[in-house]
Amino acid sequence: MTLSENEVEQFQRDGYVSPVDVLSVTEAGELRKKLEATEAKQGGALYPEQRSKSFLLFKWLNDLIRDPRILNPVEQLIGPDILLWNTIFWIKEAGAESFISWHQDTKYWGLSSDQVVTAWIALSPASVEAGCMRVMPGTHRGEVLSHEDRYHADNMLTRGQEISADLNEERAVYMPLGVGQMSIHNYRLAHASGANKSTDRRVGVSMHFMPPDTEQIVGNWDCATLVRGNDPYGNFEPAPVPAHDFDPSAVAFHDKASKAISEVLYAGAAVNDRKL
Ligand SMILES: O=C(O)CCC(=O)C(=O)O
Repeated sequence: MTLSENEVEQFQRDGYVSPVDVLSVTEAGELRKKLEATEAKQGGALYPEQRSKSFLLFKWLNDLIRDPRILNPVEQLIGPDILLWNTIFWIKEAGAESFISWHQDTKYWGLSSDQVVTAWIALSPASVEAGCMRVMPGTHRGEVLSHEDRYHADNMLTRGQEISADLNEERAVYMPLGVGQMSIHNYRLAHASGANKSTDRRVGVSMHFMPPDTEQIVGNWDCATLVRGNDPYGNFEPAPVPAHDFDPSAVAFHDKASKAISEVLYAGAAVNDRKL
């Protein structure tokens, strides 16, 4: 599974490529079932802290981030040495008002590189109606825009951060995904998504990949896991690979990792209501 020359060019020019076929509908459905079995066991939604650095909690997700069908396209975009920094669950219940305001992740993740990419995979239909992602092509090549913290209960972002400049939304492009498909975007690209007006949950997981020369420049400590090639830099503590879901030693590491990342994401914020 590789990107065509046109798709690589489009990624460089516009900052995204979508859709990319990754999993069969059956495979994606199996992963959704695993996630939902955990939710059922816990009696409801994932806890906020389980949404991020989740590759440390779920063995199936730790396997997914190493899947060549995901890494081959990522390698075409950022090179052969690849660290996975984070995974985040983005679940919008059917009919929920949950949304994601226009933002650029470069502003909040404390990462030094401009090469970080987000691969977002759909485990249920991510149609326009279900509130799929929208992007503003080319914004990854511009400056990091100013953002305001506009805390909102339905905003899935930590502090409701939103680009304060006027964006010409007519230029925005939807990235609808079928079950098992993914989009890839540069983390500087402005993106957003709206409410889920469909009758099914919108279940997605984002995977954030970076070259190993990247540094964490906001937090004192951070971790990552090498998914392909070599890491000659050692800027991130290597994360353990869980032997099974909720492997106790990986869970203990996740506790440290998710607290550390939450501090980075809320750095300078007036309120830390721990959505991630
Ligand atoms: O799930 C969404 O709609 C947006 C996710 C997002 O902001 C991201 O993956 O960076």
